[in-house]
Amino acid sequence: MKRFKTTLLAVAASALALAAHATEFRSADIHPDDYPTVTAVKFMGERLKQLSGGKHSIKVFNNSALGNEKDTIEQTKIGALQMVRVNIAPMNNICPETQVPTMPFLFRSVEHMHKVLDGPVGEDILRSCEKQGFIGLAFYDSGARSMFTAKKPVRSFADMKGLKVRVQQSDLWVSMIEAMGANATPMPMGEVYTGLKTGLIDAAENNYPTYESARAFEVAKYYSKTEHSMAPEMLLFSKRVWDKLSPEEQGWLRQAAKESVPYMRKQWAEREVKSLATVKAGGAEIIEIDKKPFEAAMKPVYDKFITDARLKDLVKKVQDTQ
Ligand code: BDP
Repeated sequence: MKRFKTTLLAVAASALALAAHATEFRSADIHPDDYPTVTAVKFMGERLKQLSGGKHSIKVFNNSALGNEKDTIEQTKIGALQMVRVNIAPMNNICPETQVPTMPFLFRSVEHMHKVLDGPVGEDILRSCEKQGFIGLAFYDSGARSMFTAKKPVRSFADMKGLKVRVQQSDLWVSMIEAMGANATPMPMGEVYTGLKTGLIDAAENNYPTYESARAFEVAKYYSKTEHSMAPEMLLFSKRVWDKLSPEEQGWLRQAAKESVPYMRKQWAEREVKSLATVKAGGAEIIEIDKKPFEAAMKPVYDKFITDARLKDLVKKVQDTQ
């Protein structure tokens, strides 16, 4: 009997020890279940489970369950949340290097963007957020962002004048919209649909998949292809939590994140096509527009935000990437 008890105790103790080490990391996202950023982090979680022999996994809290992007970035910084997938824009005010891939009309194509972000410049920008408390694990695709309006279509640069445009919570973004002659209103994505519907804002801007999944096309049916920024998505891990992990655990996380990138890109390319079809069927008018005056108007934005030698050098490296 005594020996049986001891064995039981030993089993219980080792189960406890295992429980203490097995971790389910929590990751936040604002998007719905089937959105490519969400499915990619779930894929990463599966890979992490395999690589760690079942020790670690990831639970995705999407649909803004843990708050908007600004809030979840804060939670990640203090370590209350282990991971977050956000657009790069709300990181602009926190980590200056993230302004570079956000810059208007910087990337010439999706291929150019991939080449830059997969190379040393991308690495450099991911690493630059460490001093602010974030381990940059990966960039994900977000396509190109374009303007959509509720009442009046934007058919030329002049049509931007005086429009009230919702922007992400980033000073750079405010400046970009002001350079187009419009007024910028920073607010979380979750408020865009109601804002457009009630007339609080006249316009917003995004890629096809978010224009579709946020149902914005129902309340703003004019989508003008300004394609002014290809600001990517970021996957960030809390440095506070990271520093407590072993190098082996950190390696699993890095590898799983890296492997989720091609998976995400494939899902993304498919989703862009699908979303475009959905918004068209839903009554959206896709407007081809002359982008040259938009691009020409962006010089003051570069002058204001790409100020020091480091940022200038990064922008040049992007431009020089063939
Ligand atoms: C979407 C991004 C999401 C942002 C959103 C926005 O995927 O991370 O929150 O735009 O405009 O494209 O806020």
